Amino acid sequence: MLNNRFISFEGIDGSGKTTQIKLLQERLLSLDEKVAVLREPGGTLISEKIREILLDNKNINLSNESECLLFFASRSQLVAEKVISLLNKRIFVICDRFNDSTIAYQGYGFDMDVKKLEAISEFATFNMHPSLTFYLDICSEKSFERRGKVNSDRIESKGHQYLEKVRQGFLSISKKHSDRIIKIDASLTKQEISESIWLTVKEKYDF
Ligand code: Z5A
Repeated sequence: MLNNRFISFEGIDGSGKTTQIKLLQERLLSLDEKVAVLREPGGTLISEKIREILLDNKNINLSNESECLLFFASRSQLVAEKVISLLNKRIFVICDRFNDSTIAYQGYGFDMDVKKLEAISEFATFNMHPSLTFYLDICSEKSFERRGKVNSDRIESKGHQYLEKVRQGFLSISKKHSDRIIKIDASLTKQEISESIWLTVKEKYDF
């Protein structure tokens, strides 16, 4: 299966994805595995340009539908340019966000038709799915607390209520795809979370 080594991390902002991806990457590298870490939106020249449009606070007129399609466009480019060829070379691909983020942030966050978005996501990513997803679950209060007083981008500026809706979206997605998604309590310590992630990875890949 081409997607066997494809792992994604999901969760609201500040849930600890970047931290945990780094720790998992270090563990895999220490076992001489090849690992590529990709972030979303971004990861290719074109996708990074799309990221600028999406996060720019000046783009107040961006419609919800355009926002949604831009996320898919960025991801489509990433899969076409990088994900497929990396997986073909048997390299672990760890994605900081993938389709679940669009379903949660735009689908559930904007009350859009989730079924429609799922169909577009299949088209945009050539039916490519991670075989394993870690969903780091924290409440919106903790997310804001961890983020501190740094300047917010266009999406971070949407506030508590929006973020809580997104979180509920992630919880629904996790239930629906329980075969692929492992839900983790992201309020635990970094070390505890990392150990629990490693246990799953170790078992799945027989390390
Ligand atoms: N977005 C979307 O709307 N639709 C989509 O389809 C996609 C994305 C793909 C991308 O922002 C934005 O785009 C994102 C969703 C939206 N925005 N929002 N809002 P980004 O790439 O700039 O940022 P992010 O993905 O939201 O990540 P982040 O804010 O950098 O958070 P994180 O990577 O999950 O967390 P972290 O950087 O590892 O940790 C945050 C802080 O918490 C840091 O100080 C850590 O040291 C600390 N931390 C981490 N873990 C712990 C634990 N366990 N305990 C205590 N403190 C911790």
